Amino acid sequence: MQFFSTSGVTRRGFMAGTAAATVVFASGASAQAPSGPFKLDALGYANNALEPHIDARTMEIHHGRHHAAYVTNLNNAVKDHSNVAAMPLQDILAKLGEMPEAVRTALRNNGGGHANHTMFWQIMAPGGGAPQGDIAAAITRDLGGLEKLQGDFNAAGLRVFGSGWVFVTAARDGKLALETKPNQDTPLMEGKRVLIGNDVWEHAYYLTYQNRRADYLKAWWSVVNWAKVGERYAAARNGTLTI
Ligand code: MN3
Repeated sequence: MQFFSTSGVTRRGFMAGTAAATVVFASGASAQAPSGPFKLDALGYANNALEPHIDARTMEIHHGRHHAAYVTNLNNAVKDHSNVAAMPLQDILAKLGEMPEAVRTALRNNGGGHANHTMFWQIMAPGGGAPQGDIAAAITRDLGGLEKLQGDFNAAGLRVFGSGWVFVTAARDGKLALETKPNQDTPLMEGKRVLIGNDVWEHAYYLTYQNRRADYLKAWWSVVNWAKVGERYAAARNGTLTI
């Protein structure tokens, strides 16, 4: 099962329970503490802050293991390539074709994974809220309003076969667009900027929703941090949004 195979955690270890699993993770984390330019930022809220829409155990594993592994693997990929290690992540992703061939796939998967998840944690918060001001106007202008965006976004998320993401991108002129990507690919790979994105890999929802991806997509809107999305929109338009 994808959920377990991508985490590097055995099913037995996973099923052993919270306390044991925490010890395994803590010792693993210190043994492979990332040395390199890329860091795993702490969540800006508690693991259980997004309940009941996203459960605490999912957040703990998703951030503390899946995302952490992307960071570790990304640091490993750049450790013999100091010129790449010195680049901002968005530039690495926009110039994948120029990256050393030996690590290009690792940069794509783990660099994409790091960028996607860093964005994902940022644009969620308990309580959610509603779009205000410029971002609300842009959603109405370019995506037919919030209700239409949510319907189209959820439908696009359901059409992603296997693992991937649904995004809303923002161009420098402020125009919004909806798109999906497989695996850990990101619109950053085409030099675009991502406003929001939802992770439709099974590890993002399986513990609570199992095969009911549609229910997860619908519930996720309750935890979108619209104040943060508004900040990202302003930054995208003035050219300061990174990942
Ligand atoms: Mn994920």
